Amino acid sequence: ETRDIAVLVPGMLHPHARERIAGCFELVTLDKADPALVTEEMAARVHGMAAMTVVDAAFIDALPHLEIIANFGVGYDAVDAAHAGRRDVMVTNTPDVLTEEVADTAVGLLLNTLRELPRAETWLREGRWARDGAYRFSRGSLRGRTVGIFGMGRIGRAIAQRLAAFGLPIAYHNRRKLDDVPYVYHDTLPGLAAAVDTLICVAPGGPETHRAVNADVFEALGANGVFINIGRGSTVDEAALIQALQSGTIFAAGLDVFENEPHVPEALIALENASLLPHVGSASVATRQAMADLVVDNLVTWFTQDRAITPVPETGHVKRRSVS
Ligand code: 8YV
Repeated sequence: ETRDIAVLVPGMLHPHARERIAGCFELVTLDKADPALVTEEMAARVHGMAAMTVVDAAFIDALPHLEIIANFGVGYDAVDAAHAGRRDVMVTNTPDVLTEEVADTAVGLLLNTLRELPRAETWLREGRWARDGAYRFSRGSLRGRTVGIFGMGRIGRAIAQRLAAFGLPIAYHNRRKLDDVPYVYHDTLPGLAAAVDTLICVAPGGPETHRAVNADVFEALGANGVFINIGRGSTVDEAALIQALQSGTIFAAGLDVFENEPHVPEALIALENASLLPHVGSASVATRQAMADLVVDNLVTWFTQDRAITPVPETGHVKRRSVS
């Protein structure tokens, strides 16, 4: 009964999600989420969307019968969810299924940054161990550090749990203090940065935290400071970060996300005290498969049971209109 429902996929999407959508619905594809590409016929037919790209207000408005946008990813800063909410369009994301994977990656990135493990491996692979001797001692260590977590949501908690087990004290900054976490709360980000030497950014991105991690935060973090970003590049003033790394204002940084992906500034690549990953936080075969399934399960549940499995807060109020 869902086979007649047209679901639009603008741009790239995980092949498993695409195949399942083609199996359950009428799959409609578009090179990108550009309102200029929406034909009249498409506008008349499309009721659902699955996306891994920017979906702005104009694109939402170009689809008058759109009921649901299933976002591939827990972070949905690329989707104008507030506008969708006003238009009574449901938006869903992919929480929970990637929490532990991303937390694992964050700890790996932290260790890579401090113990220089990727550089040490390169040393071995280039034959330098036998030729030149042992790899240098890493200047950094996780031992004795105090960790601050910016964004104590599901992933922030999973990272905190891991690093607590590593024997490190944990503090956090979040929109609000949480009653059910045992860690020290700081009501400002610079306040948190001043109290720790290892700052991990897990904030979800979006206008509220745009470039919140700025020169003042790096100054507060200090010369032994390490900054890790596993959240969104837009949360950081990247130019200020580069400056802080070049000048020794902070000690090192580990980054999985960037302001203008997939473009990473040459100045960052040139830095020895930066450990860089190409946005692989959740990118294992198994976790990406689970995310793809949750995207499609949200669409199926919406169109067969009139409810979403994982609605985002901005669209929590949206009810399915009766469709003629
Ligand atoms: C994205 C992510 O899904 O879940 C998120 O928020 O950042 C990733 O897992 C991936 O970058 C595809 O957009």
